[in-house]
Parts: sequence; C-alpha cells; structure tokens
Amino acid sequence: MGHVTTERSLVLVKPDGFARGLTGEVIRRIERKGYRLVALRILTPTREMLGRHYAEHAEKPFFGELVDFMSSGPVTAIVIEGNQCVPGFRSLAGATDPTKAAPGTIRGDLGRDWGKGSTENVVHGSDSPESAAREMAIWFPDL
Ligand code: IDP
Ligand code: MG
Repeated sequence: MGHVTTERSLVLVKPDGFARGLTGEVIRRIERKGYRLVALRILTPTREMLGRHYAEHAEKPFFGELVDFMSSGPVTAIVIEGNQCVPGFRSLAGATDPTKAAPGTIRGDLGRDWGKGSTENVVHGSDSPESAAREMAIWFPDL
C-alpha cells in the first residue's frame, strides 16, 4: 500500500458567479470530477479578509478594484478534497482571463468580459497546497 495523500483546495464561487446562480454548476463540475466536498459556507467577505486572501496582489494596480468586486456580494466558499485537487481544480477553472479561458473550463464556459475594472471570472482556486492551507484559515477558521 502506498501512503495516502489527502490534498485540499479552497474554492470560491465569486460574487459574479453567485449572483448569476452558478454555484450549483460549479459544485456539479467539482463532484463530477470526483473531488469530495469538505465544507461550504455563503458569506459576503470583508475587505480585511480579502486583503489577507489576496495579499500577494496588494501592490498590483488592480488590487482596489479586485477587493471592490470581491466584497460586492455573497460568495460561496468551498473546501474540496482529493489527490491533486489543487492543480486539478485549477485545470477545471481554466485561465484567469475568461475571454482566453478554454471552452470546457468553468471560466471558458461560464465567464466573459463584462467591461468592468476587475476581471470577473466566476471562481477562485488555490494555486498550491501551501496557499490552500493559508486560505482555508481565512475562510474556515474553525475547520
Ligand atoms: P487566478 O485567480 O487565476 O489565480 P491571479 O493572477 O492570482 O489569478 O489574480 C487574482 C484575481 O485577480 C483574478 O482571478 C482576477 O479576478 C483578478 N485579476 C487578475 N489579473 C487582473 C488584471 O490584470 N486586471 C483586473 N483583475 C485582475
Ligand atoms: Mg491566484
């Protein structure tokens, strides 16, 4: 028997996806892929949470608009689990820019340019297991 690695990732259905009623579609794709749902909550994030979540982007020119967008309404925060689910969900999500994201991906199928200051692209997914652990502490402090 090899050792068991249970990887977790933090997924967000962003305010655009939540407002458009796409939470179920995102969850459907996660479950169909075979990842398990570990935790889920709906909340409107505070600017303080988003400052921590997006700390790596604090000096970027789009940071203010990103925080405005992400705090504009409810999001669905989800912890998923399964071997390699961090890169696996990034693959399901597709490229950051929804105009360029490949058809078949969440962003490619469900996202588009709405002419807003921030890139509205339906979902967030952790980019490494270390990021996932850091982000889960923000969104699920009791997990
Ligand atoms: P990711 O979500 O694919 O990991 P990041 O580069 O980490 O992409 O950027 C975080 C989020 O910030 C993106 O998902 C998008 O919503 C927004 N964003 C990224 N780059 C830009 C930009 O150049 N202009 C406006 N918003 C951006
Ligand atoms: Mg990122």
